[in-house]
Amino acid sequence: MTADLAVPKLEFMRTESDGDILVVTLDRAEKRNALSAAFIEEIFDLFEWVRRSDAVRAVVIRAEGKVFCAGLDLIEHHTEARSASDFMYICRRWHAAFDAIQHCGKPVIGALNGAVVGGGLELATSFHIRIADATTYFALPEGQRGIFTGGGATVRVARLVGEARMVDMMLTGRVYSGDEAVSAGFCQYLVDGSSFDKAMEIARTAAQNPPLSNYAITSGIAHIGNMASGDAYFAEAFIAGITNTQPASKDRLAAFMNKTAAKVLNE
Ligand code: 1HE
Repeated sequence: MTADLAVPKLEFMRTESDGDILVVTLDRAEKRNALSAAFIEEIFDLFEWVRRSDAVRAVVIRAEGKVFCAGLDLIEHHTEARSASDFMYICRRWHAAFDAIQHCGKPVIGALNGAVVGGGLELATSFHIRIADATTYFALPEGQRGIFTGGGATVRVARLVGEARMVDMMLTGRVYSGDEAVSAGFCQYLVDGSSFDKAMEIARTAAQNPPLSNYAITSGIAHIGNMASGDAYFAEAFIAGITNTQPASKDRLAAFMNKTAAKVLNE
């Protein structure tokens, strides 16, 4: 592991560092951050880099412009007249790119605004925490476009908000926003002000956890969710065996024993 890797060259995103927080901005506002095949490759490369970087302890993803992400680049898709196998391979690259986000080992916090639709929702559901603002809305317009999800929604969206809700959204174009979006599970937070400010606050908090704990939390729970319960308990014990005995936990546990650690209070 090295701490000083150079961020890959980017065309559709830009990055800034705030201490150990990497801020990624989707930067194709003129096309509402629609995801072309090249954009997907860039996401893959960036998050492979994040995975290898010791300097990054958390990531915040936001978007330039009034739309977080309009999903698949429909115009590229239409004009390229792709074959079935072309698009199958493209979908597999979407899966790889969004897996690279989910399993980069660092907490990824989405500061959402405006439309988070189609492939944009597939992108957002690969984040660990999603924060909506007053403008944010979620939809799966694939049915109306005469297409189907291909970037992981059948797994991530169905798991997050339930199969029945996903089927309804795809059949009818139903849109979720506000408190209804929170209670349905599309996002964990809804803020009156800036979703970016809240995302930074959360990222700074999460970045203080030991990296191995954050890796266990951000990847372990998702992997265990795919297992039958007997296997899940076995995997959980292994993850806990490694994480709960890590050197980085020793000072924190000693601080609790010495009564210098913060208590868990509801205030
Ligand atoms: C696009 C795209 C796009 C905008 N692909 N170019 N996604 C959708 O069905 C959503 C399609 N987009 C929209 O419904 C609207 O654009 C928005 C509600 C998101 C935003 O509306 P608005 O009024 O702010 O922008 P606009 O005028 O519609 O678009 C501005 C430009 O962005 C325009 O390009 P221009 O060159 O004419 O200026 C649009 O063509 C362009 N643009 N969205 C390409 N999606 C792996 S499978 C995943 C399947 C899916 O993702 S299905 C969902 C697709």
